[in-house]
Amino acid sequence: MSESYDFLFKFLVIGSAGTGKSCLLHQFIENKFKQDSNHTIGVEFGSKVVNVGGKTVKLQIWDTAGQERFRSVTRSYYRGAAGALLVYDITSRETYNALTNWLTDARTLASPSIVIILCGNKKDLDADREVTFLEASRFAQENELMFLETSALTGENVEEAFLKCARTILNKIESGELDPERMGSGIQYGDTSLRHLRQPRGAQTQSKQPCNC
Ligand SMILES: Nc1nc2c(ncn2[C@@H]2O[C@H](COP(=O)(O)OP(=O)(O)OP(=O)(O)O)[C@@H](O)[C@H]2O)c(=O)[nH]1
Ligand SMILES: [Mg+2]
Repeated sequence: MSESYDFLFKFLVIGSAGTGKSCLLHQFIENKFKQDSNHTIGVEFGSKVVNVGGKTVKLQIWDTAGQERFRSVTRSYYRGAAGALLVYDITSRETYNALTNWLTDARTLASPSIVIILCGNKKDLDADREVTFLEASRFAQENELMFLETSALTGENVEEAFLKCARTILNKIESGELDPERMGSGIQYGDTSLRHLRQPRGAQTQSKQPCNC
């Protein structure tokens, strides 16, 4: 299968241990729930090519461990990420209270302009909910984050979360707010864009000129 794409975006999945980060990534890539998910050791990696607003975008996704003991390793992967899913568990206030720290890390270590979507995961466990939709959406608004409640179990809003983040990055590229050529932007041009960019202006006109040799 051809792997040509217009852009490559580096994404992070961050948040406290057990919130369902690895299950979200698995659901997004494999379209199924990851049974018996164990704590991530350090960092895992996944990628998927998606279509966003008529553009082909390869998402290169780094799924980080939430456990404190891996923090120094995971932090080293933040650099140059263009987007992030910041995950908490709606049945655990503790994971919600930790969001400010995760956010500070993302903005200082990745980039101040990183596009972040807050994901309140385990939406299927509504009976055990400890964090309301309303308070989380206020938090998101105050911190300039997008927000969705997701379920890696049922798949609800999982693809939407990744696509919403990618679409926002693409909009920022198109409006000139984000420059893919800036070092550490977390964005790369793919083959398709490069072919387009490398084609010199007026190349067609030149080829029609008579040869003087
Ligand atoms: N009911 C329900 N359980 C979920 C959901 N997502 C994950 N889980 C469960 O939550 C537990 C932790 O999931 P993981 O994806 O391993 O969590 P993680 O955030 O990757 O954890 P670390 O790798 O330690 O940071 C597992 O037992 C999953 O089965 C969900 O949407 N709904
Ligand atoms: Mg994990």
